[in-house]
Amino acid sequence: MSTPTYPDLPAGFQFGAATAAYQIEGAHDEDGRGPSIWDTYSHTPGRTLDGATGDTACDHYHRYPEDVALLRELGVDNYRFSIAWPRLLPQGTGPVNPKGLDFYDRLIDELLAAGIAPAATLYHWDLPQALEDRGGWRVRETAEAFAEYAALAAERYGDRVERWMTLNEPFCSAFLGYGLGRHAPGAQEGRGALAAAHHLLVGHGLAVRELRAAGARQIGIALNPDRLHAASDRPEDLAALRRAEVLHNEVWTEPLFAGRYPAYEAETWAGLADGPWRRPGDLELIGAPLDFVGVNFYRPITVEAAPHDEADPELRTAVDIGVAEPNPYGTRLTTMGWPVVPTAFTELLRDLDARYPGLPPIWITENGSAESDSLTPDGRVHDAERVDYLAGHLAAVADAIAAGVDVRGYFLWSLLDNFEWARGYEQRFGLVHVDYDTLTRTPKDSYHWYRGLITAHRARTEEPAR
Ligand code: GBH
Repeated sequence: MSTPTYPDLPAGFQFGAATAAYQIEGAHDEDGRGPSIWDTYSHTPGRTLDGATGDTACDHYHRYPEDVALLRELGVDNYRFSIAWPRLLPQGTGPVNPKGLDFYDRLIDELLAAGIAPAATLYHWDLPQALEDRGGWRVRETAEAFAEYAALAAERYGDRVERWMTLNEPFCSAFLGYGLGRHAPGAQEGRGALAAAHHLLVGHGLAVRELRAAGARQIGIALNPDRLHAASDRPEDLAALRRAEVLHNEVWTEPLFAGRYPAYEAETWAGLADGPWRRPGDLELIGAPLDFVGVNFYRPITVEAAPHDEADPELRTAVDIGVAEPNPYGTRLTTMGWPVVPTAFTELLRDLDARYPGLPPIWITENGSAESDSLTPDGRVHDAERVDYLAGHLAAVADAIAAGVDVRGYFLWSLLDNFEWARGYEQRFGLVHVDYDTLTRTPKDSYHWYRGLITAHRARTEEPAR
């Protein structure tokens, strides 16, 4: 395989890498951190592959200076990490944990010293368990607690954080966490999932208000709008596609960017969608203007009607996210089983842009691939597949920009191999290989490729010094 050429991105386009707290930090019970729903979930037998947990993960909590050095050497402008809510507020609300606050001070200062702009996600799925015990995202109190946490973080770090993301992929929190039960807290509820979706959005709106009040710089959210296709044109697959479009995309984008709730089909959701959790004023709160919208993209999804118990609409609502994983695209699959289709990325970005006039500028907050990497005896990882994936998807971003979509930057998922949620440590998304026995970090070929891309981009687009 020849080395792919670099994409033609505009001057000023920003590069970054991304991670999330529970996936890399470890130190799950150190320095006063409280338990999160992911500690509980991963410690429940049968929930994660091989019983994997984030107890140690990449030990980033102790090794962050080494990881920041890797970022500096990589040459990125930005680093996206998440703050662990249970480190700051072990009970989710109330007493503050000073040692938890100190950790992100150290991380942020280390980044700034390396010339890297910090981009912080407030919620990448690690809800304090104490809040789940009181109803979790099913109840509005959790959204209010999230605002308290956002205010604390903004007050403490707002002078140094360049970009804030309130939530990461709230689709996963609501529908994988409370609907399908494949993410923490592992609930399977129709009503609970829809209530969670609404309270996540309310929490986002309340957090934006706190961030603004504290003078935060750039404020956004990281969504995973999906490019969805029907598996066939059978009426049941087309109906499943329509339902999936609502849950994957419109539940989020309609209130955020169009000031309205999505159009649900009453019979499918059995009236659950208009639940009592909606209050007057919520749409205004949720739709407050943002400085950017984050888009996480990995692959297009093919939707196929799943078997349903028609007699149980609540359960149907819980499980009906309509996802099948056949590969009608005829491309290779990553080790996640995901087809590699860069054109779907361009289409998704163009579609979002066309659908929502006045959409804020887009940042790609995640994109990357899991591959069957292996460390060779010469201490290298020859991950040509990842390089090919990244080159294709960065070119897809360049194509969207050329078509008029305002995309400002790109965060590659991920800096490090890490805890891939229910899939444990088998899936490797990193630019840097992690040996989970020794915790040794080894930059892969893709790391060197991305570094070259960033250097070449700067050389090509920056004014020559006179
Ligand atoms: C993003 O999730 C996340 O933001 C990030 O944390 C994650 O590491 C990355 O992408 C790569 O997946 O097989 O039932 O366990 C993307 C959505 C959610 C897709 C989990 C894969 C697996 C469901 N991902 N899902 S299951």
